Amino acid sequence: MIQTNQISDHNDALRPAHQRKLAPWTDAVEHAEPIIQKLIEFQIAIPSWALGTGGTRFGRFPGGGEPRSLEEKIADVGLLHALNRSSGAISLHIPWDIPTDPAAIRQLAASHGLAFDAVNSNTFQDQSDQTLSYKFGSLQHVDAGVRQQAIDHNIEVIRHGVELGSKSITVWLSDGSCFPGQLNFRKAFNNALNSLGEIYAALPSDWKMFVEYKAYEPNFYSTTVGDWGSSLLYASKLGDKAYTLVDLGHHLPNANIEQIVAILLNEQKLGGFHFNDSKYGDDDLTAGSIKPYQLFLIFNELVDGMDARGMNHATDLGWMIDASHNVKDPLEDLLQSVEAIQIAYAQALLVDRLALEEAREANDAVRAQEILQDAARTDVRPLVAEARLRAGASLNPLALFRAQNIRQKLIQERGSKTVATGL
Ligand code: PSV
Ligand code: MN
Repeated sequence: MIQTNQISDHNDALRPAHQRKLAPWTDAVEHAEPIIQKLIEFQIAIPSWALGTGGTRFGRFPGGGEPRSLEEKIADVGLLHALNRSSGAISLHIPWDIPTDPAAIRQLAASHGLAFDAVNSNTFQDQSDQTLSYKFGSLQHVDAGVRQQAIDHNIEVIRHGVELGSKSITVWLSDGSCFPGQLNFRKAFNNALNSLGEIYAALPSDWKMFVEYKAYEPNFYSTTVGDWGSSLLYASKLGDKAYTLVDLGHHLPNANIEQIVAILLNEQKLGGFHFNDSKYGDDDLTAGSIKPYQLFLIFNELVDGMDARGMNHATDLGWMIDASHNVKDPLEDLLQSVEAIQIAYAQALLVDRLALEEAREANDAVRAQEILQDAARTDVRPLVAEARLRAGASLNPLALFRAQNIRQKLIQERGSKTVATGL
């Protein structure tokens, strides 16, 4: 664990430069204070499956010191949260991370200031103790026995979540088909809908179900929850507690994700996010590393749509990262993702919405574009750093992580060949 005096010593050294960068904001920008407050409140959940090195089907190159247990994963997220005070939740994937002693796990998380965000089910892999196979799908399967097994698993995941204090389950199905003719689309849709309905019926009254969609992979011809339209259809048919979850990497190339977000919010059916970035498909790269302007435009719609409905930015949607780190230290990568998300959020808060609406009403495309670009081209990093400082975090989490040789210490403690569960 990082000590508070290590954070404050580090901050003391960085403070003069930080104050210089912050000065123009505090002098001239009337909106700075509310933005800082909103940034302090905004928490982004860390996925339990992204604390180890990720890989592809071509290989995996672990960096060492990976967490060997759920307890060590919680310690890693606790470390991130101590460094940035913005990663105050963990999202668990079952059965990769089954809490065998939920009370102890809950206590451990609380000791790091962490809550449990959405729990995730896994019917896209076969487990060694599993009776029936998901090779040809789970909730869509032609065999009612397979569907029931997948339903039971999801209900068990909800039970684990209840014990930990989670309030939502994310269901991502790899169900679909690889070849034309393999699947009766209508039967697959109806089977998946009925199965989801059984899981929905087991939701506690204060829970939400997030239906995550994905265009392709692992199935390459059709995916049964393949786009936001099908997810919205399932969520609408299921009921008020079912919502669509947007994973940024799950669209076909060039999809207008910001428009999808706007419409889902308008329909009160946007439940949450899996942040990542990509150039080609579900690349699972660091948020904001490839298309930062798109991330800003998404946050622009989020802020606009949430404000239109009087929603609480920090608590009314599920904010989660879903990334994979093939060539980077996972903890460093996650720190970068959180910061990129905060930057996009702060820039979106800067947008002059009255002026933008006026420009739109006047069909002034140039002015509208200028208003958005003005916000997107503003360097808000001093505000994000100030929010961290006030929350007791590090002014520069990444630099402190490196200065304290944290990865080397983790390797010493856990070994260089440990493998964290996940993808
Ligand atoms: C599928 O690609 C996905 O985005 C889902 O959210 C899964 O739960 C997660 O990745 C598994 O890594
Ligand atoms: Mn995802």
